Amino acid sequence: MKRRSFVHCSACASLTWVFGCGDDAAPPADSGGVDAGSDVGLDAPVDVGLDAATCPDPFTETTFVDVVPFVGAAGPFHVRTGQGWDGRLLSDLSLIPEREVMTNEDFYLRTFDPDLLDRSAPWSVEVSGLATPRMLSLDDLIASGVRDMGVHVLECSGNGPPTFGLMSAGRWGGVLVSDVLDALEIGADATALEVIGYDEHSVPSVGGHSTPGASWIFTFDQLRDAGAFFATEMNGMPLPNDHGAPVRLYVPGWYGCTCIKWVTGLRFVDATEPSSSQMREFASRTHQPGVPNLAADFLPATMDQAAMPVRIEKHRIDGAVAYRVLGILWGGYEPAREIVFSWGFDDFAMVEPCPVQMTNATWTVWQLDWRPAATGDYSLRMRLEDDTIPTRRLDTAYYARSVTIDEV
Ligand SMILES: Nc1nc2c(c(=O)[nH]1)N[C@H]1C(S)=C(S)[C@@H](COP(=O)(O)O)O[C@H]1N2
Ligand SMILES: [Mo]
Repeated sequence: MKRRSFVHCSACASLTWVFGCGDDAAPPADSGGVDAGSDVGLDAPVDVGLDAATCPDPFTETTFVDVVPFVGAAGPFHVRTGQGWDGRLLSDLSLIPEREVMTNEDFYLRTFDPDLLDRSAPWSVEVSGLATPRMLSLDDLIASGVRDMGVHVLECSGNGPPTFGLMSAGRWGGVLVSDVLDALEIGADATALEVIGYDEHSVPSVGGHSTPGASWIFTFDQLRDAGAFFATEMNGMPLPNDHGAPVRLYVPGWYGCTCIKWVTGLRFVDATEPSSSQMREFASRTHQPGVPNLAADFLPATMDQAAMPVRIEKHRIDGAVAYRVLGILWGGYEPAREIVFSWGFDDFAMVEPCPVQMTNATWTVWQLDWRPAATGDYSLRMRLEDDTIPTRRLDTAYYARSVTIDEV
């Protein structure tokens, strides 16, 4: 394991701390999920890339016993279920400590490649609205040159318990939206862009849960500030069809519902533009005040800072039982210095980033040594110490996870 560059952690508590999961984190344990007896070492804990000198790891001398499952979160993971709009693939978050990104096969899916999409004709993107109308070929769209856009975490705004499997990180390649806009003749009265995606499936959504029409309207400032890009590559490979090939929108830090797949149109609008059907469908899940009629009245659909455990391992050390809680921090716009892990009303431990959280673009892995006093059912919750950092979703106990502890 190579050493990574660390920010020195002067105040790592003896039992609790967090650590980053950098580029040289250990390779994936396997692709089949984490069960007792899987590649997650039975005798030795997994080396997750913790720098022993900077952030000592109390689990190097322990004996791994078992993974303690989260209640109801058995999956199935990494298998396609449903069809069309209701097509889903859940990612197994317990693999994250060994993964910088999800593989393209394991990356979550929300809506499958539309069966009515005709890929035989060359792809084109229609420029319309308050701009000189034009048909852009794929080559026109990526004329500024496809670049590495870095690793970003994507989370469906409808991601939820018990698996929270509609979340994954990937390394994306593409072109900045702002570079594409620079090459267009946009009317002086235009203030915003509607990014439109293909959205027709032969099979209707069961119970009408998903409404037809995929588009999101962004102000030019929002796109520029977020570093929004059109992605054509995912983890060094051409974008898979299910993930929006040949081109999807990616808005770093915003929920997945804004990251329009199979982009077919760029429509320029002004502040009088009504919100789109997709924006209205996802209004509550993106924390809007009601369902704004105007796109301009939508808040940015950003993911606030959040945290949750993703894997709990039971270990033995000197006859005692210790639980290794591995978790993630993600979302938000500034690093969290202290997070609080609680398992009961009066029972909590402070987790200090060690090394500090380096990025909000993707997840940061943390761990702690948890020694509950009694056996029983626990609801594990996180919160941030710093109340200047917005944590709208975390604050509602949304990311609480249940475990049953049978030995202490
Ligand atoms: N055209 C189109 N784009 C779409 C959707 C869709 O249904 N149609 N779903 C959105 C939602 S709700 C999410 S969470 C992300 C999921 O991206 P993924 O399937 O690549 O993980 O795509 C978004 N882009
Ligand atoms: Mo979503």
